[in-house]
Amino acid sequence: MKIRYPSLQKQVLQGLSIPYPALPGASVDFLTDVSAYIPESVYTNHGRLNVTDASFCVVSLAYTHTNQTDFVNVQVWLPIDTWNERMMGLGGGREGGGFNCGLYPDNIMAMLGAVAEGYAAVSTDCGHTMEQDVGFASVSLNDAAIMGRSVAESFYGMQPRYSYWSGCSQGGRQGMMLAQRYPAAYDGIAGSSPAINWAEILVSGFWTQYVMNQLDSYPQSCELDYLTRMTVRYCDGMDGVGDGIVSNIDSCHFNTLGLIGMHVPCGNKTVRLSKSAAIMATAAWQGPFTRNGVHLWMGVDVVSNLTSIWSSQFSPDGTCTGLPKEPNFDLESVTHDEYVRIFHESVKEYKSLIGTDNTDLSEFRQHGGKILTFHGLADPMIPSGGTLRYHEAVARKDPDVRSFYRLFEAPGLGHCWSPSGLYPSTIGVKQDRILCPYPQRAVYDGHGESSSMDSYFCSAEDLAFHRNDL
Ligand SMILES: [Ca+2]
Repeated sequence: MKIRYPSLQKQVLQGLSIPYPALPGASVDFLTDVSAYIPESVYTNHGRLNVTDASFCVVSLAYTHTNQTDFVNVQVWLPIDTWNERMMGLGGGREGGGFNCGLYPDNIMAMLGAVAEGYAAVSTDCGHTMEQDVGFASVSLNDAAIMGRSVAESFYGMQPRYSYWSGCSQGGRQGMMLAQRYPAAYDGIAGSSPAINWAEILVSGFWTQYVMNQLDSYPQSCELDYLTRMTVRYCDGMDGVGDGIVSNIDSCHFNTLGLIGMHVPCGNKTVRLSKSAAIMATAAWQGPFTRNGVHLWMGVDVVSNLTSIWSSQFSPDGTCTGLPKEPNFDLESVTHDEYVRIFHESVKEYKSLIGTDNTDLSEFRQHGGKILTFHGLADPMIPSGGTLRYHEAVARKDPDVRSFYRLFEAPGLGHCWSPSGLYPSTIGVKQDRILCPYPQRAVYDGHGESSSMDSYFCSAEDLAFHRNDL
């Protein structure tokens, strides 16, 4: 059932009734003939999209949770006469270091993409952008799903037949949280590169900063880029195809120390590769350890862009300086034991709140829910091994996990999106390559054209995972 309006006039909506949620903060706007180009990096889990002349209604809601001081904004965007009878919830992403819930500029563009494809689109700012906020962690996400369905029903006279969640990074975590805690909120969840181990990732991201501070030596970005290039060159052929993409990162073990002193192109000059660059790369790949060698968390993917580790920033001359110091926290003076203590405190304080690694998805499954997750195998922000580890843990509880939850590892891809690597713009297919649902991997047949999809097949043989040594 579709509502058709005689003319695309804002005043047509003056008499529109949105009976529930009956909220004092609600407002209705009407946008016509909206056109925009939306890159695939923005409309995450989708391909790029040219939006032309989209017309839709924007219902804005604001509310507060009882006995809390939050103030949550939700928007529901409703296609006027092109509704596909489905709803899409759009989550946070990479923007803002992963601390955004929704309704920030990229997310708004993704809403436009969804509404242009016919979905009723819903997003929430969770009332907050701070990681310790409960609403941010979970509750507001379910609120938004309920409100979106309710507003859609008021507008179209029927509830959406299906509802989907789409997000990456923080938005991927939100999707997994919804599956774990609110199994009825969405029928389908595309939760990519999910920040499910937020408490661990947060402190692990500073491990390389800690190591560099101990060395009191900070590599230049050109040195780190050089190490990434050399690693890719060394490991490229291990998957059977010399295509500049390392598909089997578990076989890729590269000794950076052997390159110390090598000539590295750096702008219009050449520098010698420093010991700190070599150590920093290895530290990034290994992840944090205690002084006794106890592994705290996994490192970033071995072929990831080391200049994109999120605690790093570079001064104009290309030297790594680390994030600006917080006034109350001087990372430079942190000892190894203090680092370990901070790691454990982060886990203790945040894991129960925002940790999203509950492996019991049985309710979600019983509800008929489906999850698709991709994770780039060159992710410098969130180690792909965390997602793999979670998927394996779910599989131990439910051997039939792949009937409703599939993981696609995307070779060469950075965090959520990168210019190189296999971005699944339509999950399962990217250009002329295939992505295979874990535990399968794309294997080159050894004789076909390496750029042709027909030269690859999915195989589950010869899998030896070394990322799950925790
Ligand atoms: Ca390769």
